[in-house]
Amino acid sequence: KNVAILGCPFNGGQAQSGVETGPLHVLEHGLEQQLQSLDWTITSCKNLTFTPPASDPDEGKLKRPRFVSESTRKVASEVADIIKSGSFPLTIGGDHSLAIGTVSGVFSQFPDACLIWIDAHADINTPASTPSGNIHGCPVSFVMGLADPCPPQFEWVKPLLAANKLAYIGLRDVDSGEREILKKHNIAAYSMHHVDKFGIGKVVEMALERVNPDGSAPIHLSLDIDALDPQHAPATGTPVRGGLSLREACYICEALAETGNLVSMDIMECNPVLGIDERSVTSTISAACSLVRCAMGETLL
Ligand code: DIR
Ligand code: MN
Ligand code: MN
Ligand code: MN
Repeated sequence: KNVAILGCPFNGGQAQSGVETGPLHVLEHGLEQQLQSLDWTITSCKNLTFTPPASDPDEGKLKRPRFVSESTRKVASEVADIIKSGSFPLTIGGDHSLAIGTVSGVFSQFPDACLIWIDAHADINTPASTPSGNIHGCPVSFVMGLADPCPPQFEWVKPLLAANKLAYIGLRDVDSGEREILKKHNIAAYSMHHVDKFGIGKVVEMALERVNPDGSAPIHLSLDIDALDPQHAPATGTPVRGGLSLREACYICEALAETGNLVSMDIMECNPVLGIDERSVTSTISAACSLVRCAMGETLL
């Protein structure tokens, strides 16, 4: 069991600074030692550096298109290299626009993979539908090739993700344009309403059945810490009340670990600077570490 940790101190996909300090906090919390005690060998642990271009005008509504494009392109190539070297890429953000890179990297190596997206938000706005212009609200549309026309900065991004290979859990703040996209492409989207109605066990089972019916596909997990209820993870840029309990989120990670098919994971959007006190920062970071450990097999007996 080999894991390569990729720290991505990147904030260009949204407007609040501080999210770039997420990787440092997660590592300072002792994640490396925790993974080692789960019998993982850490083959590398590096922090990428991201330098904003001198000039980065908006592309239509999209903010900082060059910075996001150049940064995520770098992430895509790192993630692909990690997989080629036989390790599991664990990418620590940074904002969720980074997933343009992680998903591109994973699907370049595992074309038949599926994607489980755990988030309060669907992050599937297109350059036309985005209400904010923040690219962290758009990564899924980019990797599906829904951006039409594709912004010139993002022409390197290939449409590697098919609609039937994507499932969401935890949604509760979806924009109207995103709603239409989810419907139009018949994407498996389980909101908090479904979690309440069916229970988390059934929801995960249904999600996996939709994207991975024969159970053989490699799985990439992209986890936005704001999927958790703000009670458990307050230090994040766009908290939304009524979210997953810590146990529900852990359960999702455990169930994915149990499949034996998890090949890559992102943990995104921890913003320690937005914690109102020390305790809210610690609870957010320790929740993030718990979720990673669950996905990496901690609670499998
Ligand atoms: C909103 C918020 N849907 C947007 N998205 C967030 O800006 O597109 N994603 N916060 O994590
Ligand atoms: Mn979110
Ligand atoms: Mn997100
Ligand atoms: Mn967000």
